[in-house]
Amino acid sequence: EKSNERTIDELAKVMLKHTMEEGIETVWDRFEMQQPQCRYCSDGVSCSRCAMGPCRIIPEHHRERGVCGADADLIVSRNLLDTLVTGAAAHSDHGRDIVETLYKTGTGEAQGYEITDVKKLEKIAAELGVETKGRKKEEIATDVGRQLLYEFGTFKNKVTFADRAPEQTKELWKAAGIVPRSVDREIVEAMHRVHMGVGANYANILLHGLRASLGDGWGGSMMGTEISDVLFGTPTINQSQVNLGVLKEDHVNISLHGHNPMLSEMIVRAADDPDMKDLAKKTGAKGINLVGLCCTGNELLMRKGVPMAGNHFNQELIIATGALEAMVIDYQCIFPSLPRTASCYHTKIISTSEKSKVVGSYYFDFHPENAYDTAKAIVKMAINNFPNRIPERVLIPGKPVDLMAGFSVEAIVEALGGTVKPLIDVIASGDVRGAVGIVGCNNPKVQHDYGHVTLAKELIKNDILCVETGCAAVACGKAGLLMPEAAFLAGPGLKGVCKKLGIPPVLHMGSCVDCSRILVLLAELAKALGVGIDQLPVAGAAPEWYSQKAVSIGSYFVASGVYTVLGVMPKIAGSDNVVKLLTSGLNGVVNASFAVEPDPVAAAELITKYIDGKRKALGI
Ligand code: BF8
Repeated sequence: EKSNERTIDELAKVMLKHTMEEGIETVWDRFEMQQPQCRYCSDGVSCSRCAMGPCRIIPEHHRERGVCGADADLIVSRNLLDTLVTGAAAHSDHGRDIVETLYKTGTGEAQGYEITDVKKLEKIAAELGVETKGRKKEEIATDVGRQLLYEFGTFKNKVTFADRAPEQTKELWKAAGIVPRSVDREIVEAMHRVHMGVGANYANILLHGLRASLGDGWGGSMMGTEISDVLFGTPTINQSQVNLGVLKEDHVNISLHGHNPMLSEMIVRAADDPDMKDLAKKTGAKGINLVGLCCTGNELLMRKGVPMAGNHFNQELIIATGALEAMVIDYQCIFPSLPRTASCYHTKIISTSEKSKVVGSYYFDFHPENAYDTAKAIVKMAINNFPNRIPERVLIPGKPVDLMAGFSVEAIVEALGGTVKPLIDVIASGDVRGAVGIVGCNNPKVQHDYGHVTLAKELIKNDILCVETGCAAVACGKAGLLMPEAAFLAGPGLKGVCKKLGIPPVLHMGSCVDCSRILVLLAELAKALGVGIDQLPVAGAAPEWYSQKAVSIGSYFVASGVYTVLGVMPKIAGSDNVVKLLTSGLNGVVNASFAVEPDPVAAAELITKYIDGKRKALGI
């Protein structure tokens, strides 16, 4: 049956069947309607960059070059760079919004925010050379915010957090000429390079892509993570619940969907306001139930233990439960058709970002300056929508699953007793063969959640620890892998380690910008061992990726020395040279490369073999 083919999420299956019966269109239906997808676009050999085009490369019809003269290598590489920096821009602009919020919290312009992790603020201040002695945390925050904002432009020509990488890794970057100079500069320069008549060397274009991705991973995204920790607290290990069953029939249900915690954290505070709680009771609800979706959900889950309704492909299904009063969105990964889905129910889609207005949504102009008041107004709108719910149309498809989250680097180190040494010891002894970061999204080209869950299960069976972010982590949460009890699925070595520490074999490290936490962890491990990141027995994987941001993440993993296996083929098959460069040529540059393997079982074999090779090279 169709719902079984589309997803392995049991509750999503129920909802999918329901949407099909009710005639509500979902991402899977639209994917089917788009078939067959254009082969030239899939292979990356169509170009509509300039007004002489559009052009396609069709060698069998002697169309070897576009009107301007660009060949397949150039068209493919330009398209890929464009995709990559779109992702880098999205992550980094999110990071900028957070840094600006910190700055305005320092100056007193922001409303409702506070500096929560002073220790982290001081650590970052020291990295940036900002004086901390005898100063108020607000003063430090203002200076840290300003210094980091400079790093988006070229005033400083430096991305300070990149200094956290081990020396060997930084040497590789220097030799390859890919040290990021600033966050925005690399993105803008990429757009310059892909203009007609500028970059015409595919390898040079792709190398710049690596540089821009490093500006994201060690720059914009890392700022997003670190400064969110400063404002809202560094995550500690916590327990919560996940899947569509987190909705409560007798509560006002509000889902927080999108990415930036500057909005969702404020909604959490507003929903806790006694006025709001009273109002909810007056409408006949027992209370307000906030649930997360996608990466803003991951942010809240990590720091506050807010229950998680699901990942990317749960966003339409949650509306079809008929039990959702409001979906509050900011930006990224939000289907533009959500108001259309919501129009079949009483659900209100509430948009909040000037950058991300959505036709059919209710718009609130959310800024740091008016954050708390706006958040309250949003919560009020959701509460007032509760009486419009039609009880006969409510379908909450099952019970939630328990999960453990909050594995920031700090929380991991604490669980290990204060240093990474115990982790190095178990890797050296072979109890844990290595570690893999499984990250990224859902994509209708892959059965929903199957890629993530299968890969994680295969790897832990081989005694490989998984650390996860984004929709991958949510998929594994729904499958029960984020609980210590899941250790029974692990090999004997990893099982023992999990039991001893009381941790799951798959660790939830946060949202997509929190892939920067994985970089920090790798840097700590490499430095403790006195090697480069490229020498560690680790790998990355994005089994169900779809977004441009995922291209940037994969690229900064590889550029940082992490072999990365993709489950979905990027749009590069039209150029053998680009494929060769990305899957093997980069080995001579950053000592890592990409691989593409749609079958997660085969991907696990590839990764395990790779990790064993790295172990051998280290002599362990
Ligand atoms: O921010 S929410 S679909 S893009 S993994 Fe992927 Fe999921 Fe989007 Fe990364 Ni996060």
